[in-house]
Amino acid sequence: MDEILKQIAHCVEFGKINNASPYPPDMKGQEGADELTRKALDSGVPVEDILTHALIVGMKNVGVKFRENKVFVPQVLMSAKAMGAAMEHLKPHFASGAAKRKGTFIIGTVEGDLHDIGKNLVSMMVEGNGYEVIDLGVDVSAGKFLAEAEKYPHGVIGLSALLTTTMVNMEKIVKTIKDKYPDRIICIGGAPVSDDFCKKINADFYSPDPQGAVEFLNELAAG
Ligand code: B1M
Repeated sequence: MDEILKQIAHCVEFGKINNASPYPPDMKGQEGADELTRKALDSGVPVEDILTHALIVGMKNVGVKFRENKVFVPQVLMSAKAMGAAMEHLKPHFASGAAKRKGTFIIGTVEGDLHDIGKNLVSMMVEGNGYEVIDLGVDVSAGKFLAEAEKYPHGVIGLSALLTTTMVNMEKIVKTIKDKYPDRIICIGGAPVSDDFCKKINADFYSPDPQGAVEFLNELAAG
């Protein structure tokens, strides 16, 4: 069992989606996260073990390498695709309630802002680390965030902004949510955002990268 989990983790870390995928070149013709996850499930490996000891391990490794500038956006996207192929096999088990996620993360790019590349990376990394992700997309209003906060009472909220002009909307969204739910946890990120800005607008956590958001969520989940 350990061997197949290691193989799946390796596929996720290096972005090997399936047998047909030519990437990465040194794994051409080998089985990928898709086939190996199916095999693991068919041979009775528990869903939680595949998630925790294979997918999360692979995504964590790539997240750390990305933070250290050892890999770049394309590699992270390939890892996320490999993770997504594996998740397709696991999803029915989560949907049936047979397996549990670590928590819920509601993420979106703030109103007026259409940049979603960084937000999508955060979204994929958080999902790959075992959380249910509600991705609201781009140009998300305070009202929409509030409605989703109501729908998912324990969901942590993630806001992304790439424009100095939309940072003010981030502040508006935090205020709208905190006015109604002062204890709701809000994490923010994006190129123009900083820790000082986070404190100024009364958000709870600033992360400069996806791995930081994952580590923050893990700390919360650990209590
Ligand atoms: Co725009 N753009 N853009 N753009 N764009 C920038 C951001 C800009 C810096 C370019 C420049 O002038 N040098 C500039 C902003 C200047 C400013 O505000 N100070 C700018 C501008 C001005 C604009 C327009 C206004 C241009 C115009 O129309 N005149 C316009 C605005 C549209 C709008 O949003 N309303 C616009 C449009 C666009 C495109 C549509 C063409 C395209 C977006 C495509 C898309 O996202 N689907 C685009 C792009 C691609 C960029 C640049 C080139 C790249 C942004 C990016 O994707 N980076 C950017 C210049 C640059 O950065 N070199 C630029 C890669 C991505 C992985 O990084 O998003 O920072 P990033 O995410 C990181 C972290 O920030 C963090 O994790 C990610 C991974 O490490 N992170 C989080 C992000 N969100 C997080 C949330 C978290 C935690 C971490 O927790 C919740």
